[in-house]
Amino acid sequence: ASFSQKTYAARAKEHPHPLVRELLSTMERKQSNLSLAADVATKAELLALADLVGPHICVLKTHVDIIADFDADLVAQLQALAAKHDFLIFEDRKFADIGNTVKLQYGGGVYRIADWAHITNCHVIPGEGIIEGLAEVGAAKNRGLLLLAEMSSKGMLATGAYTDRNVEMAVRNPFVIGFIGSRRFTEERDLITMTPGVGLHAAGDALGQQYRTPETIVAENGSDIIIVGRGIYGPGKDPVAEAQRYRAAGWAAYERRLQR
Ligand code: 6AU
Repeated sequence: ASFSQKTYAARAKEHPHPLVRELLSTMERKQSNLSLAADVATKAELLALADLVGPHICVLKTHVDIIADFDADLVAQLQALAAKHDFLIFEDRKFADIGNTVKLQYGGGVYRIADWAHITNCHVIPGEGIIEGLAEVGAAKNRGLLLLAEMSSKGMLATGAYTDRNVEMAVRNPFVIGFIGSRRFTEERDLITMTPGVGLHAAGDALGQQYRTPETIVAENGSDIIIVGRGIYGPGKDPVAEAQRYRAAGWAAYERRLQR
C-alpha cells in the first residue's frame, strides 16, 4: 500500500530516520498534522504565539532572520516551549548556495541553525553539493532536510523536470527527510511532504501566495503536514481558535485519506 494509506503511527514504527520517527509519533500523539508558520517580527510576539498555539501543532516553523531582536535567549525559550508543548522546530532557511557556503551558514553565523532547528530546507539549484554540505553539519546532530520540490506561489519555476530532479536527489540522500511541495512525490522511501499555501480564509495574497484547502492537500494529494501562517495569526484572528480549526480540518482530511 502507498505510504499515504498508512497511519502516521505505523509509519513512525517503520521509519529508518530517528527524527522522522519522532515527528510521526508526535503527530499521532497530538492528533495534529498542523505546522504553524510564525512570521512575526519580534521575540515577544514569536514566544507568545508559540506558547498559545503550541498545544495544537506538531511543528513550529520559524524565519529567525525576521526577528528584529533575535538573541540566544530566544532559542533557549523556543526550545523550552518545544519541550513544554511537544513540537519540533523547523527553521525555514531555504539555503541556496554551494556546499561549502551553506555549511558555514547552517552551522555558524548569528543563528547557529543546526544547533536548535530539527528541520531545515534548501533549494537544489546549486546541485547535489548543497545537500552534502548541509549533511556534513546536520547528520551527526540527527537533523533532517526538506527539498523545495515545488513552491506555492504564482508563477513559481519549480516544475516538471526540476521537481523530478529534487525527488531523485531526495531518494538517494539519507539526510533528506522529505519535501516542501503540494503532494506525495514518491513511494521509493517514506519521504514526508510539508505543504505551505494552505488556507481556509482567502484564495491568495497581493504578492503571489496561493492557498488551497487541507482537504485538497492532505486527503486528495497525500501530503503529510499542512503549514499555515496568516490563516492562524492574521489581522483580527483569534490564533487559538484558528489553530484548533486548522488542526481539526487537517486531521479530518487525514482520516478521510485513510478511508479511501
Ligand atoms: O500561510 P502564509 O501564507 O501566511 O505563510 C506561508 C509560509 C511562509 C512562507 O515562507 C512559507 O510558508 N512557504 C514555503 C516554505 C515553508 O518553505 C514555501 C513555499 O513555496 N511557499 C510558502 O509560503 O512562512
